[in-house]
Amino acid sequence: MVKAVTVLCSSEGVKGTIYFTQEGDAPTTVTGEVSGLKPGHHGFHVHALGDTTNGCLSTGPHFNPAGKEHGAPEDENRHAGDLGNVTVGEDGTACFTIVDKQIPLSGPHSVIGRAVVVHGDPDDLGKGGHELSKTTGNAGGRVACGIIGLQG
Ligand SMILES: [Cu+2]
Ligand SMILES: [Zn+2]
Repeated sequence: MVKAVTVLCSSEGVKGTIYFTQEGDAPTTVTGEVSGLKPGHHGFHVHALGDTTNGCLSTGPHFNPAGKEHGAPEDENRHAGDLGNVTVGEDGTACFTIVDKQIPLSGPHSVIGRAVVVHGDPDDLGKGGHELSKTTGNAGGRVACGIIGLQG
């Protein structure tokens, strides 16, 4: 079992901790809690770089080792980092579990050392018809992010 964790940092009062576990070559389970967000859907991705020297902006684009277009988690044509949306309730909090095959914790396409980003707006999953739909899902600003690190 490989375990990893991210503590989200934000200049906008958003907080959260996200845990990753993977058993062998099985899909990775992502369990998290995020607070301080406006109610509704918020884009949730793994971005390519574990660099937060310029805040969430320096985490680069969506993690995309296969050179595909932005999409929904269930799509064949998607970035590996496309984890869809998290849903925030009226209390500003989201608790979620995501199981995904494209974010391994070891091997050449490992997400260790990359970043998780939570966005201010919903991810349209590539289907919104906006000029940004096929690259970012038009999910708006990067309101919180954290680097994925191995956990003992
Ligand atoms: Cu993102
Ligand atoms: Zn994407």
